Amino acid sequence: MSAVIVQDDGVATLPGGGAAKHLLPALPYDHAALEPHIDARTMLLHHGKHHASYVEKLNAALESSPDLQGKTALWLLRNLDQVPAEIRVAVRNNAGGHVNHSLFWQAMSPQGGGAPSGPLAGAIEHDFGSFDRFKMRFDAAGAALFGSGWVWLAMAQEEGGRLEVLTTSGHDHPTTQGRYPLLLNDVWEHAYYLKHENRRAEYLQGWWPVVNWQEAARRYERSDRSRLQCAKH
Ligand code: MN3
Repeated sequence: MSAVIVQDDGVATLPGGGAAKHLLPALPYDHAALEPHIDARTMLLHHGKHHASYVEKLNAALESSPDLQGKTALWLLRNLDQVPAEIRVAVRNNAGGHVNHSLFWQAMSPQGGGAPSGPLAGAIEHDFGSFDRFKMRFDAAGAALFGSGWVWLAMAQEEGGRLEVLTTSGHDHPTTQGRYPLLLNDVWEHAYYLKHENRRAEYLQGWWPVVNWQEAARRYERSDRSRLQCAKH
């Protein structure tokens, strides 16, 4: 089957391009807005300390490579072979942290929860059997991931744009495996430990009420699988 085409993410982009520094994006809602599902203290530290430090360390790593300073964080992840070996690990970790967290804030909303509608709902039902089966797969994958990482709903850019649940370690991003992310959850301990301590499964199951399905659907609808699906109906 042919490749599914999607546009660039439009996250973690540089302000004005050129030699601009990567910037911490503002949260799209207040720190306390996802209470009681995600507590304000966790959000403050997660955004203001963890994500901020990835941005800071990415900028620091790029200081020695002026020619890479105009590249988006996503470009850097996709082109690590063009990053000098001595900063490659730092760029991989911190550009990944920057891209993934930028997506993560958008993946949640105080008006979130419920179920997706439209073409994404149809695709989830088709590829997983039902919405509930998708959620079980997502929770199980997130709970089973050893150590720090992310759990994703992503679209294969081959195989007709099939939807998959997958996990990545550290801050690796599915783009390096030919996958386009629609939805993600952070399963690093810093995302849940203050409220849920070591109970990752409880955190995963309690996260669904803040999922921003409109954003996931918006990302899905940028793919040509979605456009083909729409044309059939
Ligand atoms: Mn995190």
